[in-house]
Amino acid sequence: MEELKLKAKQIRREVIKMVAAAKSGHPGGPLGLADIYAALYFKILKHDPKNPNWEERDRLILSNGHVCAVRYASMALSGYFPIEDLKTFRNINSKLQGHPSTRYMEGLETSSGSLGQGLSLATGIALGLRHQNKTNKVYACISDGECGEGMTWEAAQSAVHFKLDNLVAFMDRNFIQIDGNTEEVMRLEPLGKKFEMFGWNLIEADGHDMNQILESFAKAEKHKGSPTLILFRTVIGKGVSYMENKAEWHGTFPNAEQEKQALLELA
Ligand SMILES: Cc1ncc(C[n+]2csc(CCOP(=O)(O)OP(=O)(O)O)c2C)c(N)n1
Ligand SMILES: [Mg+2]
Repeated sequence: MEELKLKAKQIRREVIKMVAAAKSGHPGGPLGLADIYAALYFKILKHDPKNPNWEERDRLILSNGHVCAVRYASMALSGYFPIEDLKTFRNINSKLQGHPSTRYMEGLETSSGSLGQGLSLATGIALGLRHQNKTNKVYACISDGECGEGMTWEAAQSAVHFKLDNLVAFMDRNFIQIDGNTEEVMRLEPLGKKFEMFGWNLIEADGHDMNQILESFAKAEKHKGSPTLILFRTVIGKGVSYMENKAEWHGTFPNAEQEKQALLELA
């Protein structure tokens, strides 16, 4: 448990350094997802960093592509590529594109950045694996802002129709999207209930409590007969006081002073 918490802190530190070095990018979402990604990459996912295309791997579909810094940092720390490579985040032709691209990088499953597509892609992949009698799990990382996209709800319907219990979606429910509070921009509540009424197995948890995170994924893995949605309550910018709960940190880079302050807080 302590090791996972330490990993989450390391992920947060790398995210800050990446976005600060690039002088562009999205720090808020990645900080909010760091605990969940530490759990995924260091405990939950069946994967092999030395063999990103391993047939038996679980699939992680990142739908809200702008938060990719959290995935890149997790991948580097688990040995997919050298940690130094994180310095190339958002550089032209870097494998670490500002929105993930399978053209540049292995181990991603899908390109993303255009919101709303990930749950549909994950549903298709889960159905494909089922047809091949594979037991790999498909994890889909989605955001609350994406629930304003109709395609998310088409996937929500299909995944239940096909009884895809190999699909586990988890949501970064931070109540923030690019223009501010989700409930003001486009009301989503009661969000968990909506998925539940579609037929999803709903689990709600604190996305910063490592016990709850691990328990939620364990429960989801055992569930049979329908897809699972884990609605993780998260805080955008978690771990850096001046970023927490502030929509402007969705896509603003920290200047040198702010970077120093953030790294002090994450020491
Ligand atoms: C199809 C599409 N429409 C609009 C955008 C512009 N956009 C980028 S991020 C974002 C907000 C999405 O909300 P969320 O993922 O919840 O953001 P966060 O919580 O990370 O701030 C929007 C509208 C986009 N990337 N794709
Ligand atoms: Mg959000």
